[in-house]
Amino acid sequence: MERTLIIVKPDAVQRGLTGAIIARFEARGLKIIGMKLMQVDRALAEKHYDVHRERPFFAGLVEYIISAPVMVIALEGTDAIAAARSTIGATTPAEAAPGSIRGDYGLEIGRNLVHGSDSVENGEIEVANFFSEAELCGGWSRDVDRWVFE
Ligand code: DAT
Ligand code: MG
Repeated sequence: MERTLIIVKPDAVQRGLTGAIIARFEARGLKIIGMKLMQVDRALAEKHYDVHRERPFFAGLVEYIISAPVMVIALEGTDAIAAARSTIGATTPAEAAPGSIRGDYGLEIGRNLVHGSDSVENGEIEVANFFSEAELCGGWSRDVDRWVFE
């Protein structure tokens, strides 16, 4: 089972799309093992986006993610990284496929609604950066799991 960190970004929370976005991951079969509304502080935002530190959009990206509350969600499932990223869609909303979150709700790269971890390793690191072990219900099983996981 892989773990991925989903962030429902400030634009999506402000637009009242939190529930619609969570529903897509749930319907896909991904299991929620942690979720909380939080305001990200600058230190955590800079750590989360450290890989982009030298990019020209870094400062704006940090300001955006700390500008208002976000819903952070830890998901678990088979191929959770790839499954969540395809549900999210391409980074640039104009290029995101219809049916994906960004393809259905977004227009601009700087307001692209959702973050999803991009590798198995980063999924583990990012979940640990945003959740304490006590905040996670790791290993809980749903009665429906045998109909989702073979
Ligand atoms: P993703 O969020 O699809 O994983 P990423 O990790 O490459 O994309 O970039 C992180 C975020 O940074 C992305 O969601 C939006 C912003 N971003 C990326 N490339 C950008 C660019 N060329 N101009 C402005 N913002 C950009
Ligand atoms: Mg990324």
